[in-house]
Amino acid sequence: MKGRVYVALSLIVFSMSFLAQNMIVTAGDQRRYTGPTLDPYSEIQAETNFFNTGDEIREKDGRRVVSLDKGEYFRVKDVNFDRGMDSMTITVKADSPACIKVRKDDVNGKDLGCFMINGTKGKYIPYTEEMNDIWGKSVIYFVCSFGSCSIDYWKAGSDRGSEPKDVINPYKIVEAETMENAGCFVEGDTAYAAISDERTLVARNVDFSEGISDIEVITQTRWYNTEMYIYIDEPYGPPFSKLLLRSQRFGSCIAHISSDLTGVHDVYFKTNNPVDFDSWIAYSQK
Ligand SMILES: [Ca+2]
Ligand SMILES: [Ca+2]
Repeated sequence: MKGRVYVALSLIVFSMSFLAQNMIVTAGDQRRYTGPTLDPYSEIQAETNFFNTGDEIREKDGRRVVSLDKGEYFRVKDVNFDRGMDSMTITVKADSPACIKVRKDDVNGKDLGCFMINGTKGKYIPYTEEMNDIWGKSVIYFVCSFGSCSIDYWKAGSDRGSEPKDVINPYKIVEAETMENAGCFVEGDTAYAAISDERTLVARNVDFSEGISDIEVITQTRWYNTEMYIYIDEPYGPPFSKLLLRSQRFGSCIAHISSDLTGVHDVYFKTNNPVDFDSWIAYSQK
C-alpha cells in the first residue's frame, strides 16, 4: 500500500513538474497533434525526466538536481526539437573531471554530443557544447560515462528559427520511386523502384513523431524466399524490421513493429533478391 501511495504521489509530483516546464500543446491540424511536449529551447530542469538511475537531490540553496555516477543516466521524452539543435548548455556541478554524453533513442544510442566537465569548485556552472542535429519529437538520454556530477537544468540551442525542415510524412503513402537511389520504372499505371541486394534505397528525414506500430510495403517479385530489411539511420547492423515478400503481382505485406521509435530518421530498405518496390506507409501508435 505504501508503495502504491508513493507511486501515486510521484506521478502527481511529476505531472506538476512537467506542467511547470515549458510545455507546448499544439492544436490546429488534429492529425499532427502529438500531445504535450517539452520545449528544449527554454530551460528544462534535469529533475523533469521519465526515468533516472541516479539520485534526485535537493541542494542547500534549494535547487533540485539529478546526481549521476559513472554508468548512470536519465531519460527525457516528448522533447519537441522542431527547430533542430546545434548546441546544448547544461548547468552542472562536479568535484572532479566528469563526462556527460547526450544520446538519442536509447541509453546506448547515437551520440548527439558530449560534455567534458572539470571540477567546478562546488558551484553550478553552465557548459555549452556543439551537438549533432536532431529533429521532431524525440527521446534523449543524459549518460554519465566518466566521473560523477550533478545536473541542475539543460537547454538546447538552435539558430535556425522556426522554419520547418523538409521532412517526409510516413503516415501517408511514400512512393518508393521518389526515394534516393530508386530509379523509376513503370508497369501499367504503377511507377516503382528497383531494389535488390546490390541496390539500397533510402528515405531521408522521415518524421516518426507519432511513433510506429506497423509498416506496410507494396512490392512484387518473382523470386522465392525474398526478404526486405528495413534499417534506421545506418544501413547495417541488425535490421529494424524484416518482411517476407510473397506477391508476384504488386501486393501488400505488413510487419508489426515493437519499438518506441520517434523523431526524425533516415530509413534504409534492402532486399536479398530483385524486387519491384511501389510504395510504403507507416501506421502510428494511435
Ligand atoms: Ca534543477
Ligand atoms: Ca509507386
